[in-house]
Amino acid sequence: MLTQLNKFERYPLTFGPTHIEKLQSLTEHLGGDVEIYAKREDCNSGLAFGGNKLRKLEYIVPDAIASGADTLVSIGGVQSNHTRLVAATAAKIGFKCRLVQESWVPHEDAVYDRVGNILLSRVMGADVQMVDEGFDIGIRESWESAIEDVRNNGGIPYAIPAGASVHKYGGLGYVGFAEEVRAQEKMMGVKFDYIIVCTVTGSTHAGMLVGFAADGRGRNVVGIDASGTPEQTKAQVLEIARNTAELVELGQELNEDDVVLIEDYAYPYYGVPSEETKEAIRVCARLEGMMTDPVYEGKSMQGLMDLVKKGYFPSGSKILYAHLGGVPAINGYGYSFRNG
Ligand code: 5PA
Repeated sequence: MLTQLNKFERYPLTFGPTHIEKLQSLTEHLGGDVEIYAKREDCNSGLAFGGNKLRKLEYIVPDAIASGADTLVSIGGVQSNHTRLVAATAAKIGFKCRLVQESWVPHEDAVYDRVGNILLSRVMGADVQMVDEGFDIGIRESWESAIEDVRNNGGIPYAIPAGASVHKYGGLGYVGFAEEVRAQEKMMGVKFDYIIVCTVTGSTHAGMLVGFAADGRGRNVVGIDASGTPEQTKAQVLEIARNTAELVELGQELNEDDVVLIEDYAYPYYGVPSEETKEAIRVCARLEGMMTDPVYEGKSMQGLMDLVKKGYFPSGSKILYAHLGGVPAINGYGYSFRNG
């Protein structure tokens, strides 16, 4: 290991290292000049369809248990993947779960608040509270009052912020991702030149940035913004990366230029897919049978395809697309995909 990640306790919630596969048909479709691989974080666990949040939660759960808490309290949009995985984690470790689901997305599908992620969270027994507030990746009053409410009702809350990102250990999981990629590269006899990641609350990107900075590839992590508030997201990535770098003793200063965040694909709004995003979802699904979602991974897939077409990556590059999960949300977009 190039970082001191091992000194942190990890509670296993995932199956182990995630599979890396070559996306041969997509590679050919995009001209064959660069090679595209996917690391399947979307298939990383038996907990409620898995996804990137579990890698983060593995380093947070030991702290939650040690704190003596009995209720995980977290927040996200109506179709948050993060809150679904907090609900699954709470079930798995025998905690209660309180979730604040805000109206982050101006999307009106008849069953949007009944299917996909929120359905799963309810079935897993979470106490789901709908709150009519708009999108913001920062600390929210609704979340703070939910924590207070748990306390007032005799519970012992353990607070997990949006996307587990500004939690003190939120960046550790994706340092582990980089360590894992390095080990897999040795076994596969390849080295990835770029890593593509969808970025919103920032700790996935931040953890990767720290993990790959350890072997000089920090700036090869290319974030595709899906928040639509890139300035705030970029600042949050840097803050989390700096905190995480200190924790794992990276021994390098990180600055603004180290956060590569491409802003061109989040339009028209967080959680709302553009026609181009929907097309990228279809192309990837039809060529590879690999499903992506309209909120996050569809946007980073669109970004990947467009950047390849524009010649952003030098010829011969090997690109690793981090598939972070999120497919259950597509059920909330049934009308958009009614004809495929
Ligand atoms: C999410 C986040 P970060 O928030 O760590 O930047 O990760 C972005 C991301 N892909 C990428 C998927 C599938 C995601 O779910 N989801 C949030 C949620 O509430 O689900 C935190 C926003």
